[in-house]
Amino acid sequence: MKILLTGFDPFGDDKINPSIVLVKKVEEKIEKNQIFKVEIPTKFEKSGEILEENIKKIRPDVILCIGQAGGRSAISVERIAINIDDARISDNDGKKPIDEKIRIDGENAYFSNLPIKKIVEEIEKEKIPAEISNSAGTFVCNHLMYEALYLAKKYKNIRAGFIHIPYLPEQVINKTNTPSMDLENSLKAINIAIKTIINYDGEDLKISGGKIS
Ligand code: PCA
Repeated sequence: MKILLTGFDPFGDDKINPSIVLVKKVEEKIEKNQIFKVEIPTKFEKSGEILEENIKKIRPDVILCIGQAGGRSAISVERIAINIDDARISDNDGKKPIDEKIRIDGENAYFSNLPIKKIVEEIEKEKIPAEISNSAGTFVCNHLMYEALYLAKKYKNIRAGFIHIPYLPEQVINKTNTPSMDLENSLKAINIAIKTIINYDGEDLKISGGKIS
């Protein structure tokens, strides 16, 4: 199996992005499956273009994108990507789209087709906090997840999804009351997620990952 694993470069006020730091540390082979690592710029337009170039080149079976979610305390396995860009800050190209569709010919939203609940369960078994997230936001991460699922349909038979990880401890030194997770645990969680994707091809678990609000 070929797995395309992506992480982002730093954006906004942050000097590092744990997603690419982590991606670089993942092994090139996991249980005989090849891991292809790609750095994606935190730029609305470019992110999708670079993803598609790599899909054409690698022809992956799975696309797993990782991004930073500053302020979240758990590994967030995203359920859904929506067809909208609505930026609160500029991307790394200085672009700040407001209420723009990502793909005119795309659905309003796409659901991840990875076993998201099984992934959460397996990560929690290792005593690392994990949750289903019902929104990947409206910035570049949602954009890339939407593109991954749009392109997964276009190129056929690709499973795709997105996982947000918290800040690293060093990023919250001057941010009071802001959660973080050390690299060791985030990396362990992503390795578990990859192994779950490789080994679990049944229906996702019928356990609640919902929220009241
Ligand atoms: N997080 C941002 C974009 C890049 C990243 O790592 C987001 O959540 O949209």
